[in-house]
Amino acid sequence: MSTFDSDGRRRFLRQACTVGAAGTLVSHSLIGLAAPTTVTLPFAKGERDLIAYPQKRPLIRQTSRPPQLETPFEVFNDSVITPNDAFFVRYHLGNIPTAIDPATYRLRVGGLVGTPLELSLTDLKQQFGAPVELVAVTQCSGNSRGFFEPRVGGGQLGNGAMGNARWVGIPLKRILEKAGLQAGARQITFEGLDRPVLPGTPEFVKALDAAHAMDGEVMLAYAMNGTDLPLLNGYPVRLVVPGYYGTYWVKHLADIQVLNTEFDGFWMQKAYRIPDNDCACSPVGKAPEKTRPIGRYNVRSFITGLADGARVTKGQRVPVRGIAFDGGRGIRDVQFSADGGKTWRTASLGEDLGRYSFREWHADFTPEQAGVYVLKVRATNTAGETQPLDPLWNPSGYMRNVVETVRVNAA
Ligand SMILES: Nc1nc2c(c(=O)[nH]1)N[C@H]1C(S)=C(S)[C@@H](COP(=O)(O)O)O[C@H]1N2
Ligand SMILES: [Mo]
Repeated sequence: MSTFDSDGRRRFLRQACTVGAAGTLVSHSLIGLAAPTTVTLPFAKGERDLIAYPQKRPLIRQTSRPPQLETPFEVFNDSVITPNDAFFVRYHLGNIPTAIDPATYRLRVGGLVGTPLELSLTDLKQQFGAPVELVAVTQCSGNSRGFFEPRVGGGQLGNGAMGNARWVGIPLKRILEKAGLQAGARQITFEGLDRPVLPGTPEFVKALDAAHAMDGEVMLAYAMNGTDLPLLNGYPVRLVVPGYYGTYWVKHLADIQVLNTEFDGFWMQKAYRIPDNDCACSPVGKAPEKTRPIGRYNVRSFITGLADGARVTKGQRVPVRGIAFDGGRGIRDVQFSADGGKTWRTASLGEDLGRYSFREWHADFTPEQAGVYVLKVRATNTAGETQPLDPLWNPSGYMRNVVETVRVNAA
């Protein structure tokens, strides 16, 4: 035993030794070393492995092929910007690129344009003027789907399928202007380098209206938080569609096509659609009659500093903090309640990193008596839009934004 110098391993082998035979020891130590740490998301069947993928710290694994990783919620309390190695990962297709050579990478622009383009990474960085910078949230449409009741099909995500990063790149408008959009351009499609495993699976292609693509804000990002994008977040270039759900933020962007029609692909016409009404909701268990493609984020806010079930000290002031964001109007106001929503007070807002960023907020309360305190947070954006007190439902489990509740125990 003394030949092993790692404490953990020595301890483990000691335990294994008590099991007995040498063969048992070997098989137990292999299992033991491979066994991942697990976390349990707060809903039924919530147990997940924490696994470190290349360029990533251990993240909550939702699926392994393709890798889909959720950010552990504590990360959002560490900083308003989500570090690259903690940023969530979402893919649809099994064949994802595992290495991309920046020297041979090309981005094609074609379809209804005057001059089709084929750009290298260097062309992109050098031919389109000064890069632009934007802090913006990426959030999956199905973020928090695991909390839907009744439950719905799809990845059973906690609240960690979102992240906030500082993106640097070139406005899509400049590239489309160079290619020259022709009259009649209606929608523009975007495709990355990932491919389906089976021939029947539709390739992952997304579309934006031409006017949206030309708004000057949609960008091709080649840097994230001051460095190259991690491979799993779209290296070398991804689309950034500020305020819009992550589904449009195509990774490993390789092909842009200008169409004179509305794009008819599966990922626009069949998937990522929401009930076509103001609440994007439908009666529980009922499919919506009419749908439209998902669009901008609704308003959300979270308490990040205190987890459900946390202990606080009776008679002592408890600082509370969190984040809020919306689809780009910007957060106007955050209200905090320490009595289950009976009374509310205004939280103070942290630094403004732009209307697409997480906005930090702070509040506090003093639990005068021992017992359970029900904390709630509710944000409102500059358009007056806010969060519902009761959850809304839709069959795809999209756009959850109920006022969040955290229960803490004072003793
Ligand atoms: N090429 C490619 N880009 C993609 C996807 C994909 O499957 N393939 N998924 C989209 C979806 S649904 C989301 S939520 C975001 C997630 O971005 P992330 O993996 O960097 O967190 O990527 C988007 N871009
Ligand atoms: Mo997504």
